Amino acid sequence: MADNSSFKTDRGAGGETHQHVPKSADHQTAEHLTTNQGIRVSDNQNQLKSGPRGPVLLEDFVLREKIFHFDHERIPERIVHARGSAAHGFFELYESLSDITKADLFQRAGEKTPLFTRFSTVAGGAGSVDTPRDVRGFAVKFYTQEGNWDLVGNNIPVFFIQDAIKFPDLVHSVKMEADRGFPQAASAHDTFWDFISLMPESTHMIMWAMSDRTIPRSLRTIEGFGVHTFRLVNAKGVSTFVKFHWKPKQGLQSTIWDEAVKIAGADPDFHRRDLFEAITSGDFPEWELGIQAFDQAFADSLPFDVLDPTKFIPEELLPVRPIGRMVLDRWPDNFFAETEQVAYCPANIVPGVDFTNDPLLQGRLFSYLDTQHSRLGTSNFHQIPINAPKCPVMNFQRDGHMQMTQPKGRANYEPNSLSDQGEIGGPRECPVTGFETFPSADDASEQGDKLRIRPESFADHYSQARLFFRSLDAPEQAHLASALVFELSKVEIAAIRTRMLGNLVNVDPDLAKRVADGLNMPLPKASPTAAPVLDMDLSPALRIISGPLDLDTLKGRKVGVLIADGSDAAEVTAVTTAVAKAGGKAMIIAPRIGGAKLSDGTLLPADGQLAGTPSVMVDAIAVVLSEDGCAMLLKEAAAVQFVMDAFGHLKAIGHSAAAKPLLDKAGVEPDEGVTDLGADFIAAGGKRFWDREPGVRTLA
Ligand code: HDE
Repeated sequence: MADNSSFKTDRGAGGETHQHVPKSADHQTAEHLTTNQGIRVSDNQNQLKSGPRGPVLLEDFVLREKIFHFDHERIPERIVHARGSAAHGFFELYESLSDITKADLFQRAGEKTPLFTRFSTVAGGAGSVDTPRDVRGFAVKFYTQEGNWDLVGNNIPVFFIQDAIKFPDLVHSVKMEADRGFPQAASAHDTFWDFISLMPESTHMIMWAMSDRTIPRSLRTIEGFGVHTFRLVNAKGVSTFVKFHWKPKQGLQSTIWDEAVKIAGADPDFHRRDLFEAITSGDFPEWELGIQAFDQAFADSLPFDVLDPTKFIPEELLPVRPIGRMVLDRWPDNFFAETEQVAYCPANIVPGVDFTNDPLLQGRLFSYLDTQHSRLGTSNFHQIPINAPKCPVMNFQRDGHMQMTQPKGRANYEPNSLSDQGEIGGPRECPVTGFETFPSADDASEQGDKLRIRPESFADHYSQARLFFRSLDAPEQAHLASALVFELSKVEIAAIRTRMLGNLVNVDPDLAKRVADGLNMPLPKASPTAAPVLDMDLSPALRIISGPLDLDTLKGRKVGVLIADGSDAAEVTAVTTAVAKAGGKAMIIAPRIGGAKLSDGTLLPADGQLAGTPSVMVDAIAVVLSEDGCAMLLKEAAAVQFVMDAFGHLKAIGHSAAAKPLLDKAGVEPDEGVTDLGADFIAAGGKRFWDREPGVRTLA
C-alpha cells in the first residue's frame, strides 16, 4: 500500500499514523478522537491483533464500541411518510388574531416563531425516489412560547377516508404488495385500486391524487393544508372553525408525468437537492399561512359536513385570509438527528387552538404517539433536541429509556406539601392559563348512543370529485384522465378497472368515457350512490395551470445552458446574466464536466455533464452552440434527447442560430416557446407551452 497514513506496519518507522501527536491528555479538545466514554483513541485505522497477522483480540473495546454503534445506526422508518426532507425557519404573524384566538403565536403582529417543517412522500420507503405520483406530507412544528404546535398536513386539502379505522387498510393497499414486495412507491397496482374501487368515499381524493398536484416540480411549489376543520378559541372562550392553508410564494408548479418518471432515474433526490440548494444559496422558500374562518351558521349552510375530511371549502365560497408567512432559511446540521428524529403529532396543540370531532382527526390524535414510540424507542422522544419545546417543560413524569433530565428532590407526585418544608415542591396546574378543551359539542354530535356508523351527512362521495375535475383547465383535465389510464393499465385484474370506471361515471361521464377509451374497455353503468350527486359551483382557484398561483416566472427556477467547444462566449455570458437578473439560476451543461473552450479561448467549467444532466433537471434550456459544436452534438444521443425532452415537456427552448440542426434532429417545431437567446427567451423561460402538448403526446 503506497499511502501509509492509514496503515501501520510491524516494520518500524514508516508506520506512524498521525501527523498531529498530542503531547498530553491534559488538553483534551474537540480535535481529539475519543470513544463514547471520552477515552482518547490512538489509532482509528487498525484493530487490535495478536501479532501483525494474528487473531483480533476480544478486548479491543475501541473496535467493539465503534461496530456496535454502527450496527444500530438504523431505526425503524416511518410506516408512512418515510421519505422526507426538512428545514428550519420561522413563522411571522401579519396582524394580531386576538379577536379569534388566544394562541400566543397569533397575538403580536410581526412576531416570529421558530419552526421546523418536513415534507414527505407517503407510500415509499426512506430510500425511495422523490418524484413518484404521491401525496406530499407538509408537517410544521411551531416552537411557540406556550409549547409546541404541530400542524401535520398534506399538499391536498382532503383525504382518502372518513374514518380512522380504514387507515391501515388504505396504507396496506398502496404499499408494496404483501407476497411480492413490489411495487415500491407506486399506487399503480392491483391492491391499491381494488381498495379504492370498493371505497367510493375515496373518489374525491383520487381526483386530486391523479391530478398534477401529486407530481410537483419542487417542494417549494406545493400548497399545504391542515385538511381537517380545527377550531381557534379566543380569550372569552368563543370558538371559530378554521381550515389552514399554506400558499407557496414561489407559485404552484408541477411536472409532466413523463418528466417525473425520467427525473426519478436522473436524480432520485431531485426534491431534496432542490430544497437544499435553494436554502443553502440564500433563496429561502416562503409560504403564506392562510385561514378560512367560519362559524356554525356558515357550516350549516354548506351542502356537506365540515367534519368530513373528504370535503373542502372552495375559496370562492370562503376566501383564504393570509395571516402570516413561513420562511425556511436553515438546512438542518444533521439529517438523522433532525429530519429523521423529528416526531410530529396532531395532538400537539396550544391554548387557543382546538380540535373538532372530525373522526379521522380524532383517530390521528390517538395514533401518532404510538408510532413515535416504536420509531424512536422511548417515551422520552420529546427530549430529543429537535422535538423539545423551546419553553420550560415541568411535570412529574419520570424515568423511562434514555431519560435526559435530572430532576432534583423527591417530589415526583402531586399534590405534595414538600415546599412547606423548604423542599422542592414542583410545578402546579394553572386553571387560568392552562390548556382547556373547548366544551361545546359540534352541533350536538357528542350526544347519543354508542354507534359504529357514518352520519348521513357524510354520504355524498361524488359531488366534490365532480367539482374538482370540472374546475380544472383543459390540459390538467387531460393529465388527470391520462393518469387514471396509466394507473388502471397497470391493474391486472380487469374487474377492478371496470368497478373503478363505474365510480368515475358518477364523477363525470365524459371523464369516465375518456378513461374507458384509454383502456380500450367498455364503459359500465354508473355504480350506485349513497346520495344524489350535486352540480356545485366550480372553483377556478383549484387550477395549477392558469390558476391564481401560476406565476410563469424564472425566479427560483433553473435554466440549462448547453455548451460545447466553440460556443460563443458573448452569447453564453449574455444568456446567463439575463437568467440571473430574472432571478433564475443558469446551469452550464457541457459534454465534459471540466467544461468547454468558448470562442474567446476561455475554458468554461460545467455544472453538469451532459450525459448525467438530462433536461428534466431544469425548467428551460438555452442551446448555445457553434456550427462545429452542433455538428459534434448531432452524434450524441444525450444531446438530441436533451432537446427532444425539453420540447416534449413543453419547456422554453432558446438557441443560437448555429444550434438549429440539433433542434431539427430533435423534432423541435417552431412555436412561441422556441426563441432566440434574447429577451423572448427570458420572457418564455418560466412558462410551459401547453398548446404544444397535443402535438407531442396522446392524452386521454
Ligand atoms: Fe398521518 N401518520 N395518519 N396523516 N401523517 C404519520 O406518524 C395516521 C393522515 C401525515 O413528516 C405517522 O411520525 C393515521 C392525514 C404527515 O414526520 C403515523 C391516520 C394526514 C405525516 C400516521 C393518518 C396525515 C404523517 C407515520 C388516519 C393529512 C408525516 C410516521 C387516522 C392531514 C409527518 C409518523 C412527518 C405521519 C398515522 C392520516 C399527515 C403512523 C392513523 C389525514 C404529513 O402516526
